[in-house]
Amino acid sequence: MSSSRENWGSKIGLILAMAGNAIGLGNFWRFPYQAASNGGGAFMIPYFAALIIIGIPVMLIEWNLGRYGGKYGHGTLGPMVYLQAREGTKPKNAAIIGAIAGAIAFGVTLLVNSYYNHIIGWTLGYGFLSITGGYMDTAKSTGEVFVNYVQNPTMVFTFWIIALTGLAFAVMRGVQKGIEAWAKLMMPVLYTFGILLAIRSLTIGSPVNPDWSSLKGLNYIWNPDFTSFSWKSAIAAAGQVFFTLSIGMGIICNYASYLKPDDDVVVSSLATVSLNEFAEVILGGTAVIPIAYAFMGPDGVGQGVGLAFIALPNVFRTMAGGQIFGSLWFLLLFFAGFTSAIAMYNYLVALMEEDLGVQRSKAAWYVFFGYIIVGLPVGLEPILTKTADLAYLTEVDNWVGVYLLVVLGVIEVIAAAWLMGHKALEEMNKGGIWQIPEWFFNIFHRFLTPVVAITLLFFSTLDYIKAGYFKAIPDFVAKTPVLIPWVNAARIVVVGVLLFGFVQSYKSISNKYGKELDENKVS
Ligand code: MET
Repeated sequence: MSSSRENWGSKIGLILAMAGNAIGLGNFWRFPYQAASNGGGAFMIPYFAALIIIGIPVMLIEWNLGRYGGKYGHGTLGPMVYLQAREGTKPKNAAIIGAIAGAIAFGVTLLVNSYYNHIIGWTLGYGFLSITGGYMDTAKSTGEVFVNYVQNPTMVFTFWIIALTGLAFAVMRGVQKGIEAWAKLMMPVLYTFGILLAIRSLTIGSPVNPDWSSLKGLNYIWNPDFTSFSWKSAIAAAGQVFFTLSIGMGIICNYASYLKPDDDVVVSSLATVSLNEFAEVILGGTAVIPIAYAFMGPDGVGQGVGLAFIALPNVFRTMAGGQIFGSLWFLLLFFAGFTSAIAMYNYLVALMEEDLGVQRSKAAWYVFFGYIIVGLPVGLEPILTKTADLAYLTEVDNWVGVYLLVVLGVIEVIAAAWLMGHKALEEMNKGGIWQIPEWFFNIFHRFLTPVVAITLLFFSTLDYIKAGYFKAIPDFVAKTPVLIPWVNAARIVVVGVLLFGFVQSYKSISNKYGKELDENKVS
C-alpha cells in the first residue's frame, strides 16, 4: 500500500472536482442537440431509464473501483480492474481483463481529449469573438463564420495552445493545489452563468414568430412522446449518459483513487450524478433549447452538432445584449470543458508518475507534447482539406468517445459485481453515510446493469454496421474523397493507441503483481 499518494483537501473540493469532471461540453453542447435531434420528449424517456439502470450503478462501481485501487497506489484502470477481477478468476485472466480496461481508458484520455481540447480552444476563440463582436456582422452566415474559424490556422492554433497550456499548469500543481483549486473557482462561476442564461432563455418570449415562444421550446423537450420511441434514440440516450457522467472512461476512478480509504463513496457518487444532471437537464436543457426554439422554431433546434457554434450565435446576433449573453455562453462552455479535460489530462500524468516514475511537474509537460502530436490532425484537417466536415474527429469519436465507453462500463461491472462479487458491495459500503442495500446490488449491479448495457452494445453494433462505419470507406465520407485518408489515419491511430495501451497496462500490472501472475494464484 502506498502512503505517499495525494488526497483531496476537503469534501467540498472533492465534490466540486468530481462535478467538474462530469459536467462538461457534453452537458451544454452535446446534450441539447442529442435531445433535440432524437425527438425531444421521446429522447428523455430512454435517457432517464439509462440514467437509473446504467448511470447510477456504474458511477457507484467507478468510485469504489477508484478508491480500492488508490489504496494500493494505483490511479489507472489496468491495475485497478486487475485487483477486483483477481478475486473471481485466475490472475492471468484478470490481467488480460485489466489490460483491456486499461487500453480503453488510455484511448479515451489520450484520443478523446485530443479533440476535446480543440473544442475547448474553439469555445475560447468564440468567447473572444463574442466580446469583440466578431460574428455580429450579418454579411456572413454564422455557418460561414464557423467554417472560416476552423480553417483559420491562427485562430485554431492560438486558442488551442492557450487551452492546453492552462491545463498543463493546472495539472502540474497536483490534486489539491491544481485540480481542486480550479474546480472551486470555476464550478460556482459555471453554475452562475448557466442560471443567468436559463433565466434569459425562459423570459425571452416570442421575439420572432408568435408561434415560437421559449416556453413552447421547453415543452418540446419535456412533453414525453411514447409513440416516437426508437432503438436509435435509446442508444443515443444511453451513449449520452456515459459521456455526460464521464463513466466508461477511467477518469472518475482516477479522481476516486485520491480518496482516503474510509471516505464515503455512496453519497458522494449520488451527489456527483445529481450535480451533473442539474447542470445537464435543467441548465443545459433550459438555457439552450428554448432560446433556439424562440428564434428559429422547431427546425432550428434540430440542427445537430452546429447548435452551440452556429445556431446560437445567430440568436446572439438578433437578441438585445447578444454580445454579453454570447460571451457568457462561450465562457460557460469553456469552464465546463476545462474542468473535464483536466481529469483526462491527469489520468495520463498519473500513469507516467506511477508506471514510469516521472515527476508530476515533468509529466505534465510530456503529456502536453503528447496532446500536441495527437491533436494536430484534428486541427489540420479543415485547414488542409478546405472542408469543415471534421472526419478525423468524427471517426475517433464514433469509436473511442461513444462505442468503447460502453465496453469499458461492461468490463467494470463484470469485474466488480460478478468476479469480486459480494466483497465489492462490502467495499462500496465502507465509510458510507448511506449503505447500498443487498437487493439493489443484486438486481442492478449483478443483473440489470450488465444485461441492459450488453443489449445496447449489441444493438449499437448493428447500428454501426447499418451506418457503414465498418466499411472500408465509411458512408459519412464516401461522397467527399478528400476526407478518406483522414478517416483511415484516424483508424490507424485508434488501433495503434489501443494496442499500445494494452501492452502498457499489462506491463503495469505484471511489474507490480508479477509473482502472482507467474504462479497464477493470488498469494
Ligand atoms: N463528462 C464530460 C462531458 O460531459 C467529459 C466527457 S470526456 C469525453 O463533457
